[in-house]
Parts: sequence; structure tokens; C-alpha cells
Amino acid sequence: MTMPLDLPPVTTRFQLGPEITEEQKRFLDHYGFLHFERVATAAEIAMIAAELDRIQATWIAEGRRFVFGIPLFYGKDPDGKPFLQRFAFTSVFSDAVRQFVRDPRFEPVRKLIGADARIGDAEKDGVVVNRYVNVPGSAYPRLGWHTDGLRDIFYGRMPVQMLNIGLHLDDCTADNGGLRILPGSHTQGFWDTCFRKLYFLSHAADPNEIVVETNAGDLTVHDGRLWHRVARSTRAGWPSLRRSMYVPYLTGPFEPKSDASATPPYHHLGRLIRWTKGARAPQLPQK
Ligand SMILES: O=C(O)CCC(=O)C(=O)O
Ligand SMILES: [Fe+2]
Repeated sequence: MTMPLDLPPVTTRFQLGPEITEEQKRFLDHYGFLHFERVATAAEIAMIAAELDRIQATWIAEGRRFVFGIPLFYGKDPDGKPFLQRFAFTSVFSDAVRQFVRDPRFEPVRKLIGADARIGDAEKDGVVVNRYVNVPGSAYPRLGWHTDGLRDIFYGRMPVQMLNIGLHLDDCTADNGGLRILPGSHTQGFWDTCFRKLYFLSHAADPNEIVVETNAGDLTVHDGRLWHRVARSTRAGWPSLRRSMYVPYLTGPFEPKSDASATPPYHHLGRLIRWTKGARAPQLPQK
């Protein structure tokens, strides 16, 4: 991918100010992502981590296997305890998280998606938190190549632009795995969106991929049509922990979900792939 003369290098980390600047917009258009440094504080990250532990305890006690139709994946943590690896609709179950994602500092990001964009607390998968950890019992040590446009592909249409806003909760250097993206791949055609890699099955490093190394509190914006993956950590146990929180900013009709909602078809594909890999999901952890 070439670097236009009027853009900073692909490795640039930006500061999130009161507005998204013209340069940041051009960077996003060209490379398909933006990286903002230290947008959340250590205290806020500690609050989110504690809320996740509380929600996990509640869901295990309730015997929850689905939340609003979305399957829950329980693996094992490095101490052998049940460990929920993907939370959905987090802000519905935590007032503190719900308030945090509405903090005024995120306004420029919301407006980037649309003047009337809203946080979809109970729509799509809601606020999602991924927790990757590299232990033998982990159902979720990594995630294969994909675009987030799979839902559209399922409906036979070209993915529309969708921006994914991710808050990174851990310091993560390249040796700890983490997010890998193919810059510029968001402008590819339908064929490449479908077949450039084998969805979720392909994990091989790409010569053109870049590693998104984060400090806890960094925020990334990535175009949902961009090819990306999460690499496995070279560490083992707790030092391999990597947590990412994705906030859905939506426009268009309000489509809230509830526990009466059906599981979307693309989640059945995810379940099938995890099942072929021996992941016990969605299944309650053994007590
Ligand atoms: O953990 C991340 O940063 C990316 C996760 C991801 O790509 C996804 O859940 O679709
Ligand atoms: Fe993704």
C-alpha cells in the first residue's frame, strides 16, 4: 500500500481532540483505520474490568448460555476457573459502562459515524468485550482473518461502511499477539471481501499486515470492511491476557434485542468453527 505524500506514516498514533481533524479523516479513508493514544484512564479501565468480573459471576450463577440471542463462550482462565471470553450487551448489564461510553470525550467519534449516530446498547451485539488469554483450556486464544462485513455477505450484498470503535484495555506489544490489520483492504471489491482469505480459518501472517500495538486505554477506529485478525500470544497464562471493548455506533432504524431474540445466522457459523476446534461453546462452565 502506497503512502500519499500528504499523509503521515501508517504507524502514526493520534491524539483524540474535540473534533476529528481533516488529516485524521483522510488517514481513515486511505488506510481504513485510526489509532488514538490513551483515551481512557487506568481508573476507568479498572472499573470496566471489575464490572466484567461482576457480570460474569451473575451470568454463571444464572446459568446463562445466551444473552439476547448471542451465544456466550466460556473457556478457562490460567487458574482453571471458568472465564467468559466474549461479553455482549455489556452496557445493558452495567450502568457504569453505559455511562462511561457516553462520556463527552467520545463525541467526535460518534459524530464521525453520523450526526444522529447512537450507541446501540441493545442492538446488534451491543457493547462487546473480548478477553483473549493463551492457556490450554482457552476457547479464544486468537481469531482468524475476517472482515466484519460478514453479516452483509450473508444477505448477499456488499458490506456497507461500518466503523468499529475499539477500546484496548491492556498494554499489548507484538509478542502478545493482538490486532493485525491489512491497511487499505476496506476499498477492495466484493470478490476480495469474500475470498481474499478463508474467513476465520486462515491465521497466517500476511506480508502487508501491520501490528496494532496498544497501551491500555488506546482507542482504535477500523473500517468493518478491512481484513483483520487477532494473533495468538507468544506468552502463556495471565501475561497473555488481552481485552478489547467494541462500542456499536448505529444509524438507521432502531432494532433493539431481548432474550426473546433469535441467534443471528453468522453466529451459527462462528459456533460451528469453534466446535470443529473443540471449543465447548455455548456451554456453561463446570462448577
Ligand atoms: O479484539 C480485537 O481487537 C478485534 C476483535 C474482532 O475483530 C472481532 O471481534 O470482530
Ligand atoms: Fe473483527
